Amino acid sequence: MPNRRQVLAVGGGGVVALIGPAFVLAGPLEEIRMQGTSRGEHVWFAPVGLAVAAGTTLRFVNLDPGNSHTSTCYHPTLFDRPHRIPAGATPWDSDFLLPNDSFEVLLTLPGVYDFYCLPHEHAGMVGRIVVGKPGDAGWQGAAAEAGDLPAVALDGFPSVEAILKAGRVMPPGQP
Ligand SMILES: [Cu+2]
Repeated sequence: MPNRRQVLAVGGGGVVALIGPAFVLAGPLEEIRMQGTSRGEHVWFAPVGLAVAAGTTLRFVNLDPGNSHTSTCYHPTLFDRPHRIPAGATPWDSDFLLPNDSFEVLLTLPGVYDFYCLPHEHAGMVGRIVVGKPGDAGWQGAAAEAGDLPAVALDGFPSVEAILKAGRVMPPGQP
């Protein structure tokens, strides 16, 4: 299935430029940066945990000049991974983003969404988005099963409670 980036690409940059992103993105927009140290020994999403309202568009932007990254949700249809987004939510995979590339995904169902970077999952490059809050109609909490996730990935997800309390959680060592 086409992702949003492909749809926009097929639709033509001219159309997007004419009507402007404010028109295309009707709801709120939040950004998650993909970053890394200059020599690439350390890579991360910032924030690593983010609370948003339903209907928010998330923009993943690669600000790491030395690495390509992906934003890929945990879903059986993507590389046969465990299901760690709400049932019924549309899975996303940004494919490889070069430096300064970005990718957007619209999140509408309340619940917990876990994602990772395809080449850097084993370096702990994962993140968690909480849409809405427990008690919202249709809320689906964090996945109960660890599946095949490496320990470094499981350790990388902030708790839902911490994300809801702070609104956004930065990775360890990042301001
Ligand atoms: Cu990466």
